[in-house]
Order: sequence, then C-alpha cells, then structure tokens
Amino acid sequence: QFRTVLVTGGAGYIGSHCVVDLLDAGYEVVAIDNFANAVGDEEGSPALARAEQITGKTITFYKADLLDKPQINDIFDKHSIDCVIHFAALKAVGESMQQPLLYYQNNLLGMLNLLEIMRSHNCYQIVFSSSCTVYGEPEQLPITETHATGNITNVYGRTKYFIEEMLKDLSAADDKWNIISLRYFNPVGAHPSGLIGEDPTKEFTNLMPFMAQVALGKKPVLTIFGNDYNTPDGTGIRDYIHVMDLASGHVAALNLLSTNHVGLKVYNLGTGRGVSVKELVDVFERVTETKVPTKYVARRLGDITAMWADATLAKTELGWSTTRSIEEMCTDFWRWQTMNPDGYPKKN
Ligand code: GDU
Repeated sequence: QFRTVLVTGGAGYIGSHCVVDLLDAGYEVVAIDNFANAVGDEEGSPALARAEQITGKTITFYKADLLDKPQINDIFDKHSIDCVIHFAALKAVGESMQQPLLYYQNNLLGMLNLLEIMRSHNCYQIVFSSSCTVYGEPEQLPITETHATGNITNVYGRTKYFIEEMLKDLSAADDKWNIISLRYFNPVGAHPSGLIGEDPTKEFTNLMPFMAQVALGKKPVLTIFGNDYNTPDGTGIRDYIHVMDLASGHVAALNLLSTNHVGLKVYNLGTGRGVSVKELVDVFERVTETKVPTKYVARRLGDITAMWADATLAKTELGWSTTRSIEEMCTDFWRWQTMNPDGYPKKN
C-alpha cells in the first residue's frame, strides 16, 4: 500500500480537488505547483490551505517548477515518494497554437524531467492527466479507449498525445514502470463545501466558469459557439464530469497501482452521457435561479460537434463510476462562485 503521493499541479483546479480526496483516503500528500495558472506564492496556496481546512489534515507544499530539475530532485531526496499524480501542465488551446514551443517545453520537458527523477529515486508509479482531446474528432460515439488517437487539431492536445506515446515506449522498455493515463472528459463543478473551486489566473474560456461569470453579472452575455451543429438542438455536446467524481477516479487509479502491476493502462473518466451547451445552460439557470443571457455566434475554430465517453473500462477495472448529476455540477460550481465571487483571496 502506498503512503506518500507527490501531486504536481496540486494548487490547480483538478489538483486541489484531488488532494482533498487523497487526504480523506488517508494518503500523505506532497504537493508542488509553479503557479503558472493558480493563485499562490512561496508561502503556499489558498486552495491547498482550504483543502487542509476541509479535511483537517496537513499538506507538504513546495513552490516548484518541473523545468527546475535540481529543485525537483531535492524534493524526491527529502520525501519517500511512493507514487506521483502528474497534473501540472499548460492547458489553454488558443494559447498553445500561438506559443507551441512554450507548450512543448513546459508539458513535454516537464514530464521528461519528472520521469527521469522518478527513475533515479526508484519510484515507478505514476498517474498521468490525459484528456479526451487525444481522440480528435470522434469516429464513433461513445468513445472507448480503443478509439484511434493522434488526429488532433491543437498543440495542447498534441502534448497530451505525445506524452501518452512516450509512456508507451517507456513501459515497453522497462517493466518496472506502473502507469495509468486518465483521459478526462469535461471537468466542471466544485467541492460541495464551496471552499475550493476553479480560479485560474489566466483568462479562462471554458463554458461553466464563463457562464457563472455571466450569472454573477461580471460578464454581460454568454456567447454560444454555434447552433448549427448536427445535434438535436444544434449546440455542441460534451461529457461533463463533476470534479469530485474525477478526483475519486484518481484515488481508484492509485489503489489499483498500489496492489497490481498494470504496466501501462489508459482509462476514460467521464459519465458516459452527452449534454448540449443549451441543456447545460438550462440546468444551470434552473438550479441557480439565475438568468444567463446568451447569444449565438459562429462556431469556435477547432471545436468538435459531439463527444462523450464509454466509461465501462474504468468501472470494470478501477471499480469507479460517477455519482454526481448535472444539477450537482451546476449547484456546486455556483456555491463556490457565490461564496468566492473574486476567487481565492489574493495578496497585493
Ligand atoms: N462553449 C460556448 N461558449 C463559451 C465556451 C464554450 O458555447 O463561452 C461551448 C463549446 O463550443 C463547447 C462546450 O461549450 O461545445 C464546451 O467548451 P469548453 O471550452 O468548456 O470545453 P472544450 O470541450 O472545448 O474543451 C475541452 C477541454 C480542454 C481541451 C479541449 C480540446 O476543457 O482542456 O482538452 O477540450 O478541444
């Protein structure tokens, strides 16, 4: 059984929610973050401080960058790390098209450094944050893990794909590695306490946080990208998954890695249900009792029509499935937003 888990990108949206679940499951957490897209500094992260508040446990935290190999090496020297969950990455699709080298350096080199340091410390267990974006435009729905990957239209997505290829080569070359790659569908929602949630420091473009800003009156209107898709209501379809369900998927993956040698395994983490933009807006308005003014505009470049998971494999092999509804995703996100309209407390 593992004890100590290193969480890279621990101060971020998914990382911080996963840390709560790891602490609740009894793991020791060492978290690192470079604050590329999260609030915090050398003294720590407000998200992680609140994760401690929620769980009554403590987290060891370092402000650290995976591109700084000596610094990461020191952390591995100091702690006996049993397993790594690797969230840390840049993730903005648009930015990745403008700054491909930044994305390749950060995401690919960061991963390379991490794997080398792990190997030199005899740590061969890792859970990797992948994305449904590796599938590109779906050839059939729902998407199973056997669907072809690699036909991707953006640089961010290609970094995820390249890393998965790298992990395949690594596990083929050295049997000691024990790797799970989790392909996330669309994470939304927040911890039900309202204490932690999504608060990126970069401009965000995802649907749920944007919609919440409109509902709060901070943005005038939600632009819906396209109502001429080949879907029942003409808007795009995604598989939205509650971030706490996503978090529990990581704990399930850790549990499997700690008791089995899997080599390399890949799992979809989704609900298996597709929801349109219009449906999501309707549910959000209903459960939050707010009005979200919308305006239809042209399709967003690179967006796909519809995508949802077949999550059977994760259920069979990880014993994991989602339990939270679209209503809970909206209610929990809204609780976080209304309790923290300006996100986490920021220092000036
Ligand atoms: N949408 C709008 N208006 C907005 C924002 C989004 O109509 O202001 C629509 C999109 O067109 C899409 C849906 O809402 O149909 C969801 O969009 P998101 O931006 O929230 O999510 P994506 O599915 O586009 O993004 C996901 C991941 C990214 C990346 C991307 C790959 O969140 O990290 O993997 O897929 O294309």
